[in-house]
Amino acid sequence: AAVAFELDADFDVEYHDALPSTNDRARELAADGASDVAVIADRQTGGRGRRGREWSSPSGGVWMSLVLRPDVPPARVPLLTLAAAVAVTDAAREAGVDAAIKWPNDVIVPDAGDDSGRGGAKLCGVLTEMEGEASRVSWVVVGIGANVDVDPDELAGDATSVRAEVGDVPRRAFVQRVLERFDELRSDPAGIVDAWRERAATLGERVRVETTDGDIEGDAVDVTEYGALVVDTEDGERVVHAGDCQHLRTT
Ligand code: BT5
Repeated sequence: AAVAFELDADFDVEYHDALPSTNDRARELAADGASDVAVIADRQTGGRGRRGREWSSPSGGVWMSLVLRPDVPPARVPLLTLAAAVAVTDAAREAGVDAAIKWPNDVIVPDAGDDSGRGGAKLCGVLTEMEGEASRVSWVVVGIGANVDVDPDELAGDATSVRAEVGDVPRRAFVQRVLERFDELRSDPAGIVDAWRERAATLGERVRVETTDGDIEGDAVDVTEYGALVVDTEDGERVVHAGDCQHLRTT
């Protein structure tokens, strides 16, 4: 059952010991008209990544989905994904973790992980879902999966956690900081892209982006005002939207 998780934030918190996916619960709440709710679970039994991938969600992580009703067209929604990545990066840095953002939706620790040169271990991923019309969204769910008090051996992929990087960290304080920073960022949307650029591990790197329409290889030079990646390729600049990106590797 849902119990209260006391936080001082502009979100009502709905806490569960276990859920299949906080995004699914948040979608239900959104469809019922809720707004500014943070659904948090100690563990998920069916955590989802993008494109049907699985998200390991053992007890001790921050598995959280924000129900939002921003008055924006769908094209601006990726900015909320970037804002969530900035918020988690800042909470992690304040806890002493050397975190940075990998476009579009990952927070990584660049020097952690294996030595394959694939560029760091993943600390957090963001899964944003929405419903609405072309001119205006009706709701957005921003799902944040942050490996806080978990052992990376329990996680799929090349993962790290706050605990593995710096030792124990109070999970509640971490969640509180993420929500505060997210709130600051969404109230100043024009500042999100700059905040993202300042924390980016991807810009200035040579990248290969697998898209639904083939690979794009070149130098990651910037992000657009809507958070799409600008890649300088042999054939000129290409703009890649987060929704079209299957994988990004630094080469
Ligand atoms: C993501 O997907 O990075 C988005 C993850 C969003 C998870 C949150 S948790 C709260 C909310 N409720 C949900 O059900 N989901 C959201 P993607 O870019 O597709 O990355 C998925 C890949 O990351 C997997 O294929 C694994 O390789 C790897 N992976 C899985 N679990 C991981 C973990 N806990 N930490 C790091 N990497 C992981």
